[in-house]
Amino acid sequence: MIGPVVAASSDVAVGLAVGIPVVVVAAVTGVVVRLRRRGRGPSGAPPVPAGPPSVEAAPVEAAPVEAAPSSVEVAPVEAVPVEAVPVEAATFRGRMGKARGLLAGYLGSVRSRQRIDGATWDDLEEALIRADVGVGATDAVLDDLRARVKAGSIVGVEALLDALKADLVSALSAGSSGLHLPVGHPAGRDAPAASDGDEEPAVDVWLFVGVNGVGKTTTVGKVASRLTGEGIRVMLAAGDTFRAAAGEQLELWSQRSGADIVRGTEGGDPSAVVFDAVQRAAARGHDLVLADTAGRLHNKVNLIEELKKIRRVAGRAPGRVTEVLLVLDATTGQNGLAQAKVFLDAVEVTGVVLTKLDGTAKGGIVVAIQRELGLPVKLVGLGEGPDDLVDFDPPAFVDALF
Ligand SMILES: Nc1nc2c(ncn2[C@@H]2O[C@H](COP(=O)(O)OP(=O)(O)OP(=O)(O)O)[C@@H](O)[C@H]2O)c(=O)[nH]1
Ligand SMILES: [Mg+2]
Repeated sequence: MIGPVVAASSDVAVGLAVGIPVVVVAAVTGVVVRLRRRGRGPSGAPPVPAGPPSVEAAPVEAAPVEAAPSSVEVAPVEAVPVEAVPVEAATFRGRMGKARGLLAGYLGSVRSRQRIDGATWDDLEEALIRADVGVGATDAVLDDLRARVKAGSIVGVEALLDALKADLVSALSAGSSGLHLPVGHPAGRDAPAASDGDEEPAVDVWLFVGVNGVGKTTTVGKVASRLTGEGIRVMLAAGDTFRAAAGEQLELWSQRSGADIVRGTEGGDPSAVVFDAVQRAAARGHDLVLADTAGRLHNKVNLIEELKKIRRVAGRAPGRVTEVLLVLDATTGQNGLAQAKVFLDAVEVTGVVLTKLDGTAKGGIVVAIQRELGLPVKLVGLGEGPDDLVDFDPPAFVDALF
């Protein structure tokens, strides 16, 4: 595997470990690096934007991976205008009105009957399946409730619905788990034990994967906005080189969030972009790389192979992949689950980001995802703005659904 080159430094060793092709492709395709420096207040919060939009930093050719990072020009501090649009905070209850309305319609007939009979179970089954909970999860929940009604521990329709809600909350809580936040985040893990001293600190990498249009780029932008606001130094990696517009879209999120960005050329090697972002992040003391990826390539096999490679390359020291987030569009319902399985087989997914739960989504898909995929839903998208992303909260979610 390793060529006949003597590794003289850890950087070179990294280059070899990743494979010469990455370095060569980065150099040949010309990975474009744009770094923006922003001042931070003592709290680590992004600076207050002022003045007109500044001129874009001129793209500079990335040096080969082995080169000293000081060869990259750093643009001066750039002021970014932020539109002050007052918006109501994203909450499950506030944004899931449509899903709630739909379920309420079905539950209305259950409530109207006052007693639990055969029709009650039929209505409940229909309500849950229509809400996208899925057949397997619906059967499991109803079997449990039937047994408890038979045993006399649930009496009456209202008690039955309360028990259903409690069952859903506990089913959703069982598999739930939060994000693996980087060291340095107020709620993050403790710093690892001190090493011998000359080792480069690790850079956490979160990969965002999923089919086209589900909301990967938007989610990367929202996560960047949130974490930069919490004092984390974030580097974005524009790993969707399939379309030029994808890089531009992420560039806008970089400006909005105050995160730096590494972009590649259209058609370039996405692994090289992610690799370069990790190198830059390490050299400049960033805590976290958020890597966007393409949702489509010429065919599905290419896409999956590409993702495997990105994951491998991103995990080479100093990079370490701490989250692989599968982004799913809640409005695609059960179809989204079938797509998801392809990704699970290819990359070790650590959690799901469920987007567009504010729209026409029926909500119950969350239950199906945790049950069918065995993956925690970690984040939920409730709109298109930077603040429209919330941690998944089972009680608040179930409360909003009913
Ligand atoms: N209502 C709503 N819209 C969303 C949400 N998340 C993303 N979107 C919208 O969905 C559309 C697609 O989002 P993108 O982020 O471009 O999706 P993508 O997965 O990066 O798409 P590709 O790059 O084509 O693979 C955009 O119009 C987003 O604004 C959400 O939580 N709610
Ligand atoms: Mg995208």
